[in-house]
Amino acid sequence: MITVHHLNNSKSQRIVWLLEELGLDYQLEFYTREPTLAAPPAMRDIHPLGKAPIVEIDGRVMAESGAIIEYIVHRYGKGRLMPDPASADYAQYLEVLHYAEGSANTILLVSMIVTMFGIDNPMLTGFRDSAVKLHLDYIEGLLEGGDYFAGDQFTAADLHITFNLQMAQASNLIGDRPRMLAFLDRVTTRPAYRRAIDKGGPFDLRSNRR
Ligand SMILES: N[C@@H](CCC(=O)N[C@@H](CS)C(=O)NCC(=O)O)C(=O)O
Repeated sequence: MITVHHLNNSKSQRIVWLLEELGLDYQLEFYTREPTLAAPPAMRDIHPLGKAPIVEIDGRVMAESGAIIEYIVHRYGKGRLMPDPASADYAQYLEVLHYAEGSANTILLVSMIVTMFGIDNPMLTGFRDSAVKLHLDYIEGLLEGGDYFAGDQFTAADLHITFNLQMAQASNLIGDRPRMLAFLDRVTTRPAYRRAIDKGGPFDLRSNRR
């Protein structure tokens, strides 16, 4: 049995989407952000960090989206949503999967905080501007060879990094990067994405800015 502890407008939307892509049965427990945007204390009853996503699989609790995605794809995917581990695309798949919640998320979060709190420190805003450009140009470049990030098929790495691109879009950072915009259109029109939005509730990362 899989239970997703789902916080509105959050990274747990990725897991709902993944489960819809794989056609797996799951139970959704809904939580609503506090006025400060923090997750409600009840989520700490499930996992000490109390952040979304939290997923229970056969009684085991996991709370890191990259690991959850890798685990579910490995355990239930039957080869779907990932390149063949013997193929050249597999290393790229793992790299993008971990980049999304690692380096890419870090700079997008810094950027969001700087904007949200109106921080006007020239050293920090200078760092933010050049790092955001570096990463978004890099991501745009990764799409130069095709429609997806790791090979010519949609994989869980595409699903994972979509949230980062939606974060960038909500902060008006994408600018004129046509491949990224086309990618977002391509993946968010997938039937499983639409079903996940229907089940997970309204999703608009702009509402996460106070
Ligand atoms: N690296 C974690 C990040 C978890 C995380 O920070 N989730 C956010 C939602 S997008 C959250 O729960 N925020 C509310 C809070 O920090 O209280 C993951 O990807 O699972």
